[in-house]
Amino acid sequence: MKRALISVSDKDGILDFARGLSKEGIEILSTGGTAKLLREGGLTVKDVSEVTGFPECLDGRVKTLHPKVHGGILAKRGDEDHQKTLKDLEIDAIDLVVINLYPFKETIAKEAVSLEEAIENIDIGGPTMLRSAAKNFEDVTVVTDRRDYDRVLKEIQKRGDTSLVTRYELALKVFRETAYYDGLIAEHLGKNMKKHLEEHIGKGNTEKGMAAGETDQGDEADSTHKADKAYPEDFAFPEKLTLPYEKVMDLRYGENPHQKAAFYREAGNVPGSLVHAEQLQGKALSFNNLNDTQGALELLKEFEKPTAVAVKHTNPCGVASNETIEKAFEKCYAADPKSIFGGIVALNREVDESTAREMEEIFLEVVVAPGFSREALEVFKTKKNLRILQLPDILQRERGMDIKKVSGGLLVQDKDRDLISDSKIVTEKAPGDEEMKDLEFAYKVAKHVKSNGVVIAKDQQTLAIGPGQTSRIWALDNAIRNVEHDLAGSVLASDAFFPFDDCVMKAKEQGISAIIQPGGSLKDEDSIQCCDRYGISMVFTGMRHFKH
Ligand code: 93A
Repeated sequence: MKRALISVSDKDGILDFARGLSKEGIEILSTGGTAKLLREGGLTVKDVSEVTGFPECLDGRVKTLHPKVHGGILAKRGDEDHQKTLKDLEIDAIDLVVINLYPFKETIAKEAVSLEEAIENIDIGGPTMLRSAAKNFEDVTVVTDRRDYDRVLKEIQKRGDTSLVTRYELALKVFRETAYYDGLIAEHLGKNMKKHLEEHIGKGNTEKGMAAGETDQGDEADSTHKADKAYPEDFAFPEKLTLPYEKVMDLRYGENPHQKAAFYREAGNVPGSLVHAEQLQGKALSFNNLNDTQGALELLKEFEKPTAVAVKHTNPCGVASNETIEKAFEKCYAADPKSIFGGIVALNREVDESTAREMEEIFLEVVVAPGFSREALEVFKTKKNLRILQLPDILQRERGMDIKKVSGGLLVQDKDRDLISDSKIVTEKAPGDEEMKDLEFAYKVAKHVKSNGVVIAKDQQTLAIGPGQTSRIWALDNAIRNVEHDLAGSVLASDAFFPFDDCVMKAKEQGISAIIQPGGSLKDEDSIQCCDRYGISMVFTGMRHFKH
């Protein structure tokens, strides 16, 4: 190994690495800022511009994009023709390439970043060199992750070069890195097309003939709650997806102990998403913990009043809203004191000492809330294993896509953000004010129950939940069979329409007084007549909420 090209934005650790290389007799070529730093550190460095015979120009947009650089990286060492070409064109081989890219991710993470700033942070020369070096991994070593400096230096010190295995691994890392980097760019530009174009038009830059809002590949600015459209009418999903994900952590195991697992974060995630939860205490989070917590958060985001949600196997088992978070939790627990065992509890207000004391009594896996009082945290300290997650923007909703993996592909849809499209009382009897509030409450919960799902509720508290049955009447049967509450005067919500009037009859047996469901069945009339016969009121929402 004779010659290295070093060009890094993140300069952490580079001086020590370069010193090590220099000691091994490796010549160092470098770009502006990196060269300056290395020289200040006492190293002898050759400017890339000296190699190319071309100055860095266009505000640094062109520094290393030159055949003297790329020829030196891409030439095959064992190929006579390649070697002859290098000689004829007076190109020196480059054996080691050390590059990390312009900080695009950090730039777009800044609030209100301008299009100009984002664009200037799209690295062109860096990925080009990385890809050249990675393509030629048989002969060239490429380093893009500073965590590899040590390992590479040690190999060079030991054997004068790196091993083929190392070079292969490092090349693989590069192609993942450049794909991720381009993914970030595509995501950012896609999501912010409207905003960025408006910004441009604001500067009188309309010559491209595209008015802002005319087309939009991303979603619109988020607003606080329902009824805001995630996508404009003419929205089309992109032809190619470039989903940039990076690992948050490896997990101990997956859904079951024999499955390996990891947790990945997507670029551009909003505050309030699961990846922003800070763990304050407890055992390491498991795959199921994260999955269940996600289920609890999605449901919690439906409510503005103090609300507590208990979840088991991603289905809610108790939900209650009340004047205080303590009361909400009491009622959430009382909704179903059996299923909550080993469950997840999500709350949308700071947890105080008294609420913590009530939770302390139960075996829970995770408690997630926007905050915890100091006293509450003291209480939880006695339960070392209990995972406490703090998520300040817990009510902020995510925009964007909902993705499901199928074999060989992905199913993509926009998120189920709305609740009711067209609320209509279809029975002779209309629900009273309190019933109406309970209907909406129950319908919000039903939206987050696996289909077929039904929810029975009263006074902003679930009394019975029937999740995930292949027949709707079984969902209702199950809900009722397992419940110890008196259901008289309660309301019933269903995630999809009643295909027959059997659910209404069952509701009548229990004294249920009002029903909410989307409507849309061929036999809607049977259910409506049945309600009228028994004096039950029924509301159609016009919006189905299957969840699988
Ligand atoms: O503007 S670029 O896309 N054009 C180039 O030719 C180029 N060559 C290296 N960016 C380029 N780089 C990047 O400059 C590297 O990827 C690295 O991130 C950065 C290092 O610049 P400096 O050494 O001046 O701090």
